[in-house]
Amino acid sequence: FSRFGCFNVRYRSTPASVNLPPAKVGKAASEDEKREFMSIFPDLVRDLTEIGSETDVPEAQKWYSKVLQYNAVGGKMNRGLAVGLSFKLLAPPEMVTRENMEKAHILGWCIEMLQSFFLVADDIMDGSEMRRGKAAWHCKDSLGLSAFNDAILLEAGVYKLLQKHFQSSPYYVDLLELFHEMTMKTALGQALDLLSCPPGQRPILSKFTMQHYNAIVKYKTAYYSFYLPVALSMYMAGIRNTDNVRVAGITDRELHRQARTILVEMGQFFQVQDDYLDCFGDPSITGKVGTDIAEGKCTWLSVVALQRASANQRAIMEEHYGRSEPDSVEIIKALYRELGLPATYRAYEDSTSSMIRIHIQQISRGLNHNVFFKFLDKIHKRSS
Ligand code: DMA
Ligand code: MG
Ligand code: MG
Ligand code: MG
Repeated sequence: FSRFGCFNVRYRSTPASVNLPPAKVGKAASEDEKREFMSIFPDLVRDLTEIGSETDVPEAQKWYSKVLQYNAVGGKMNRGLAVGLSFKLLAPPEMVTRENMEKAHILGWCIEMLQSFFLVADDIMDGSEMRRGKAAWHCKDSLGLSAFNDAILLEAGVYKLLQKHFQSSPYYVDLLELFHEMTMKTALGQALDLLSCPPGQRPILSKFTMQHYNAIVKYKTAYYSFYLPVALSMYMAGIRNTDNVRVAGITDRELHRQARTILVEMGQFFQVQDDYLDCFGDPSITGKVGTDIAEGKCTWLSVVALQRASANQRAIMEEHYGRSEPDSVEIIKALYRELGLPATYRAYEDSTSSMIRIHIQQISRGLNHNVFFKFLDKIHKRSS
């Protein structure tokens, strides 16, 4: 940010394996499905910026269109695509119509927009300068903190789309409540994440336990990334009354509870991968440059390192963790290697994947298991 000294100064911190054959459920999303999903985006941008309300402020609408194009597109779109994919697997075949698939995709775009809202804010808070292989929004054209208003615009768009496309659906209130609940959970997770290293202070390493870590990632990542898409498709995949008229989506609390348990477990696994890639991933593949060590984050790597560290190694963590100087970051990375964390991570990835596979087979009666296997296949051994 030149205005705030972007590329130099940050806002806050001064700084048991079971072998099972892999499930064969095919590719998570085909190129056709991706194309179909992408193809409705321009219509949604038009819904949000040209048609109906707020036409008296064309300059703001033009800006909003730019914000949407830059931030909502360009990711892997796994969350967005997942709504349609799980809807296909959960709904009775006669419900899988062109019109309903389009509705599922609109909900998918709502997740992508919610995600872009969180990412714009997250990159400001984490001092990250790169996202999806290009400048993070707050670093683009010296936007600085004014990027935060754009995050608010992205979030507000979710509710405008829901109103336009679902107002008369029997599950409209369920959708609204779900988006609100997921937003609350994610923001609480972000609060916990930020509290690991309060502004102007050293990271509080005594807090870095696996239990605390699991709570952070359950809230900041798992709910909105994994439970939300499936829950949305469950609300859409309706049950019918005796006149064969859809009365509501799948609202059975027990089914939601089962889905939530397994999806939250997968979401936690996903964030462990994200933490590993922050440190050891290839930025040309992940599209982002890690800041976790410099920012003093409570990550899977830092928690496992502290579990294993000798008194001397712990002292190195105390001295260098959460400092942005390149030498300190390198010292921490070297310590992680010395503690064998890359190999531990690979073993964790295999055993967790197998364990989740078993849990999928054990629970979720009444829900198609392939919904969950598709997710798992998508993330297992991921490098981006
Ligand atoms: C991500 O945590 C959580 C949210 C809600 C965006 P993170 O900061 O590790 O994500 P990233 O590595 O993508 O910046
Ligand atoms: Mg971040
Ligand atoms: Mg973050
Ligand atoms: Mg990360």
